[in-house]
Amino acid sequence: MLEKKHLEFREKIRAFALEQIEPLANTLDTEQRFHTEHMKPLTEMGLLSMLIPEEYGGKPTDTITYSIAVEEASRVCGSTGITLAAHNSLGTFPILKFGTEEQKKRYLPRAANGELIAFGLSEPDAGSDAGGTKTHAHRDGDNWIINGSKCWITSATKAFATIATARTSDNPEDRTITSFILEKDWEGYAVGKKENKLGLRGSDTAFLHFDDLKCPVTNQLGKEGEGFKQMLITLDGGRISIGAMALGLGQGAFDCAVKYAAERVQFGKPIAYNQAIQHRLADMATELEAARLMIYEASRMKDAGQPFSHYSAMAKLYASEVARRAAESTLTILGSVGYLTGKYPAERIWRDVKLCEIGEGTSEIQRLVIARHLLKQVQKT
Ligand code: COS
Repeated sequence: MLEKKHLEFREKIRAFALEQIEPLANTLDTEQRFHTEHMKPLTEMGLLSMLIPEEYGGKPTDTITYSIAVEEASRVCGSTGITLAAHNSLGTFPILKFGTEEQKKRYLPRAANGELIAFGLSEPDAGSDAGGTKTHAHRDGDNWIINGSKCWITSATKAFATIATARTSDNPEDRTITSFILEKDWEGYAVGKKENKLGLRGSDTAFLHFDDLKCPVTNQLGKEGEGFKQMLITLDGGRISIGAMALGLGQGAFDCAVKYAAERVQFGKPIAYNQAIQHRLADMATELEAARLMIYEASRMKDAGQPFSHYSAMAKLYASEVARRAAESTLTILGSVGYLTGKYPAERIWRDVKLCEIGEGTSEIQRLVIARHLLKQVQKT
């Protein structure tokens, strides 16, 4: 499925990740600090502008290449991987897909130049039920006045702008939801306290609060009332990148496990000679490879313009569960040393990877999306 250009890109990005990203991964996790040092090299490598056309300053690639980038970055540092995934798939994509020419010219060159864009969909009472948005916007002349809060916002403290949804109807039963591009510098836009997370501690996650935030109508994204569907379309692509992130983390765990098993001697021979260890390694490698193929297929379908909503849900579901199992098996193979912080990446990966079964739709929501698709097929026949 991969072409020569993909294989060459993988080699290049793998070397880049080992040289530029990996050396800081443990420090960022331990200190719970955003990977500011990575931003310049990531920008120069074009990794923050992979979906942006050249006319807006980007270095556009196909989705398989983009998935490889997220996979390889996540293989050495999950926090950097999620920054890439959130900025490209959730931050820049909606502007590209639904934005006006003026909005593209205003925001995409800055995004391509390494300034992050965040995505504000979730709220305390609207998580899996993303259409239950309580954030409200009402029209006041040429502005929308927005009030409400968004939570679990990746890169919230760093992003100069956020794509956010709000209810634009006064009827609480009515799901008229509209999207907006909101800028951090505007009065009424506040970033909450950084969350203290189990994993991905080098990525900043926080609340956003909008208090009578005045948003010019020119910053409405697409048509009024289409915000929820726009965000579901955006998540279809985002789920491929979270799958790629899971895959990278799982592969990072596997790399650690196989090396350790070959080196660690017990009872006079490397533990890799034991069938119990071999079976674990074989299962990990097989499952990771299957997940990889699903992620590439979802990427191909997206680029080919085929319906891929159910397939990206399948790829994300499978990759995140496989990666969690790989991280768990790696800890088992490493035993006590795996349980230590910092010596091996195993426990960091184990903490990081859980997010892939939660973010951009839980595994339960992926199953719901897949099942609805299957039932629709039956109803059609
Ligand atoms: N692409 C385009 N349109 C879609 C779509 C998709 N992938 N999925 C659904 N729609 C459409 C539906 O066809 C429906 O259209 P009509 O109103 O014209 O009939 C509309 O969007 C609403 O869809 P639906 O009725 O299925 O909405 P639900 O409230 O039942 O919710 C789920 C659907 C659960 C799938 C959605 O809320 C979801 O994905 N939740 C998880 C959110 C999530 O991932 N949050 C994490 C964000 S972290 S960044």
